[in-house]
Amino acid sequence: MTAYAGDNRPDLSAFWMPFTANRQFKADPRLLVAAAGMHYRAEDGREILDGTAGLWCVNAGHGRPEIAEAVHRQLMTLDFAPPFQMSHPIAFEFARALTTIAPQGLDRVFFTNSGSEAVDTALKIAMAYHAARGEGQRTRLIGRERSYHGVGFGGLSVGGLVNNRRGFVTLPGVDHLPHTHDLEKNAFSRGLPDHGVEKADDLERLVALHGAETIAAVIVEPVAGSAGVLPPPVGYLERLRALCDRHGLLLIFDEVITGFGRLGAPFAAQYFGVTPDLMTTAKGITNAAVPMGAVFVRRGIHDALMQGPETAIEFFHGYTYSGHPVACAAGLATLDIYRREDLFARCASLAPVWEEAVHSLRGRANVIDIRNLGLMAAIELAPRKGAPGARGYEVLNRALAAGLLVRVTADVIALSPPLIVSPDQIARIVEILGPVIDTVA
Ligand code: PXG
Ligand code: PLP
Repeated sequence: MTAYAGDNRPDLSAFWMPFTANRQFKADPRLLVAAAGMHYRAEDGREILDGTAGLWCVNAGHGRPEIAEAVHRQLMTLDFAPPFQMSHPIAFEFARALTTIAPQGLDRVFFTNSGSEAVDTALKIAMAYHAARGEGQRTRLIGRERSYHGVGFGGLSVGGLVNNRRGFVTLPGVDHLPHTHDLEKNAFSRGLPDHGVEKADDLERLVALHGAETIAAVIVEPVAGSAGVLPPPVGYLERLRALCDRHGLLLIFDEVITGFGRLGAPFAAQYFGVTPDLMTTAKGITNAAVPMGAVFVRRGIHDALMQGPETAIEFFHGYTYSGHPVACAAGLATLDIYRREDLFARCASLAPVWEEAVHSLRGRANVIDIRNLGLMAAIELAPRKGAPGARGYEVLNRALAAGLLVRVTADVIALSPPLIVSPDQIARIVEILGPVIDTVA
């Protein structure tokens, strides 16, 4: 194994980095070379506190030997088997295990390799379901402004972030609900903001405009993540659920970030007590040790597609690596850790400590909002005049220099530590971040 250090860095030119200012990065790289527990190690050997669980995904902390051993064992037993018209036991075992923590009734699981694939899969399942019921004209999809649903053409189309959409053809027949972010009314809300439930009523407007009988599904993140941690207004998800029921629309929760304990329950669906028809997940499903995603499907939807001759393939969709044995092994080991260490409950009990800590940053330079739910938070800075995103980028670099990894999108600092974070480490995150924010004029 190469012990990378500043002077034996690999050539950086070939790797085209995702969602990165490539030239800026390669001129001044930020490379992490190792990780254990709550910490990364940088090239120069410095320990960096992980304030982001990698990228909202390493929920059980880094370098878990149980996962490593399960992966190794699986690779030596059965590295791969074809997933189409063939399979292997561990995929069934893992799907079954997932249903034990799933919201009531969502007990059929379709495996993918990422959140983006999970989203595109869910959108296709929604259309296929309506078609199977003789309502094939229900093909329209409703997303929401300021949402992220990955980068496939489906997810891109229902997504609501302009930079991700601009320049690409998107699916026809897609419309968007308004986002729920309202700084004027809701700034510095603790937990769910009080104002904005009526934003859900826009679904009535879209139904009136397009006709319910043309709409397949509504997809939302229960708490928008990438767009800057936007918890839903009180009552909002309940109202969306009721409107979907009234009009026969499927409700899809994109739980790629909120799934696997981030809010203190297995999924946001349980946290809010609102059950979607389909649920997309990824990230924490394997603690990010092996790429994987999964769509949880209400049994009735699955069953509606199990018709026609038994010899017919019911759903013409799947990936070479759907239910990859190594990913399933990592996932089973991950679920074991979540259960054994009761990490979802741990998250719930830390959430008030977290809320206090992040809101203590109120009053720091240029802080115009702080939002939190579960172990998620965002600190929004006013953009510098004529240079939106500059403050955020400087915070990223200075926090890193001070030993803390945060995620920034434009001028929003997002935090989502592993669920193993200690109260002391929570205090440390804020202790580092406060002065850093103050230095970014
Ligand atoms: N849906 C949601 C809600 C997500 O957060 C995806 C889908 C796509 O998952 P994959 O595995 O295809 O990346 C995501 C992913 C950020 C950030 O900076 C967040 C994600 C990805 C990249 C950056 O907040 N979330
Ligand atoms: N492109 C080609 C040429 C392929 O043969 C395949 C799969 O067999 C794919 C794309 C899709 O790859 P995956 O199944 O890994 O999504």
